Amino acid sequence: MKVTAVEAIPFEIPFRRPFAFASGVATVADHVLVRIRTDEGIVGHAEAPPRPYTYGESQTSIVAAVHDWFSPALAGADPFGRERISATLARIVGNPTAKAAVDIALWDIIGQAVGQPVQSLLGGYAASVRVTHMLGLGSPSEMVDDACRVRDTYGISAFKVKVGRTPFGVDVEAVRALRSALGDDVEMYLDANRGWRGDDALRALAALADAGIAMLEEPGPADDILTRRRTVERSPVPIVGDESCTRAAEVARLLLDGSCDMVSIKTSRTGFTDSAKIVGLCEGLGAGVVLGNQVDGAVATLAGVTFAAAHRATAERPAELSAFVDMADDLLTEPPEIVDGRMAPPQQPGLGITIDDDKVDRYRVDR
Ligand code: MUC
Ligand code: MG
Repeated sequence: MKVTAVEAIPFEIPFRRPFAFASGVATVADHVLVRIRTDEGIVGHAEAPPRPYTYGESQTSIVAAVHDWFSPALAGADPFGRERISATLARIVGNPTAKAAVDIALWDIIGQAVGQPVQSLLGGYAASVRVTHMLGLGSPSEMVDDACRVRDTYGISAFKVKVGRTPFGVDVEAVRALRSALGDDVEMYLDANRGWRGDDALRALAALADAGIAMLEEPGPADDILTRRRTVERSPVPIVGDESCTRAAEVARLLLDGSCDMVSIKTSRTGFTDSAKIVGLCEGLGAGVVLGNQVDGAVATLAGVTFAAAHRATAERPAELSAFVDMADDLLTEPPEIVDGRMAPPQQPGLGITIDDDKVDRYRVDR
């Protein structure tokens, strides 16, 4: 089988409400649908959500990277040669989200070619995973309303709460209000997206000592090395690395450095091939992982749940899979379902991505 064409289709789907966090705000899913065609008629899909504040990529840069560099590099390639393809793409630095989408679309082709769901090919660990919802920044009462709506609609009982504001009093107030509204059985962890400085994270965690926080992601800039190590040493909960460790080498460096205890794995930035390498690295080092979310649309969510359910390390914890519910629409004939707070990976061959061409025509912005 040979790759005959690689397309990058930019599209825009509005959010029902803006999703705010300490390093940015997303108001529209201005993502890119990557489509890889083959000479056997099998077509693979993936979604690339650009996050300029994290990786310096934009919708335009992802389209250009795919069209100008990756499409010519893939022409005639065997989709089963993922290692060769990723070595070729690695000659160009950066562009993690564009590369990840290419890798995921290749896996979609491989699954269809062998007639197996990619979840089985990757490891087939669990039939479904618990879902964590990310709560964007807002006033404490807005955040409580958001959490209650998601709990009541989808049965979700795990929340990642965005924090990282200065001064941190409003964050502490919001987390306390959430704990009191949601009760003790709900899992809650925090993500400051590098927003806090100095010992703010330690002070905020001390103020939340009785709030049942499970972990804290990206308390402040990882480049503030001594501050970060001090936070990790003194924190009463594990510190999770996310945007400070977006590649296997960075994961190794931060873990060995004492700059985080756990790692967030996002398939939208490391695809399946490199995400699996990060799972293995973390297992070898005895570090926990959590399946994160790059404010993924529905197509990227199918990739996320596939990976999360395939591996024991990611399936054992709730996975962040629900960002798409705050988008006004998707590109699929059937959106992913969250039932009783859980999501099951698609069981069709490949990734189970059935694109609705009318929706693509409606939301694409390149015509
Ligand atoms: C997170 O975990 O930081 C916000 C932007 C992004 O790329 O990921 C999110 C959530
Ligand atoms: Mg994060």
